[in-house]
Amino acid sequence: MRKIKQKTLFILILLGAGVFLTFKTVQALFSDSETSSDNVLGAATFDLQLANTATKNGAIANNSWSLGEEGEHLFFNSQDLLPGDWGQNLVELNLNNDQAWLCAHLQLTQNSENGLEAIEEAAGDLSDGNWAGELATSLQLFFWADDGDNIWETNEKVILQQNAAKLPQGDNNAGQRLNLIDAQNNAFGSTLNQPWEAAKGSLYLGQIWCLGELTVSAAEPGATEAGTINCNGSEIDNRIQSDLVQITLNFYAVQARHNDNFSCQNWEL
Ligand SMILES: [Ca+2]
Ligand SMILES: [Ca+2]
Ligand SMILES: [Ca+2]
Ligand SMILES: [Ca+2]
Repeated sequence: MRKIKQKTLFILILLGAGVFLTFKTVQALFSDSETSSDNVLGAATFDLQLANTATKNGAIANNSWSLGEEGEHLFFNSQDLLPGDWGQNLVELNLNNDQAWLCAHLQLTQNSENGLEAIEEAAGDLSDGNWAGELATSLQLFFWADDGDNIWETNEKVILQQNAAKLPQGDNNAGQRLNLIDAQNNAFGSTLNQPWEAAKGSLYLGQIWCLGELTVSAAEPGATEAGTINCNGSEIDNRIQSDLVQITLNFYAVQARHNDNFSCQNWEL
């Protein structure tokens, strides 16, 4: 008997035409109930829910949503993305019941030229095609395991800090797994082999994106203001105009009971 819940964030980033991050849920719930005469064993509910708080260039962005708002969400939407623009998302993960292992997966699903404009060619961009865009090369991603205050503190682990172009590329690429909490990893604490307990409340993932060179520094634990977040777009040129990057972020929770040695590497995507 295995119960899983899976959520997918589709992140679509368009330069020039705008930035769209959409949220879409994909639910897969396997449950098992067994009945013998006059006795019923019912499966518990096991539900992973997500919420998001989005900002762009330090200001609140419209596209936030609360726990329980199922369906497709626009994560954020900006029609005028420029070099040096940056944003943050604070993703809340909530488990309704029991204990779970938690994994995430990032997949670059497009790094497209999306039309080779004359101004791009003039800047030296000669490559066209679905995987020939330059935008991902200029897009920095930073994820950390947050305590919910949306401030990266020195005692909070970095989950991913890399250029989007370093994600696997090409059609049907394998993407990149993030081992958040499994038998061998714990991004949210120092104790291994200790699943996420619903009773202890939500987990939070802090995320920063930057179109440019991102510099971040951690604040001291308990700080009420974030450390440095600087996005320098001065090195970006016209080769990225109109390019399109799409990233899918997928979360996966699986019951920990009777599943002692689970590894996120065993998650069948
Ligand atoms: Ca190109
Ligand atoms: Ca924090
Ligand atoms: Ca280009
Ligand atoms: Ca282009």
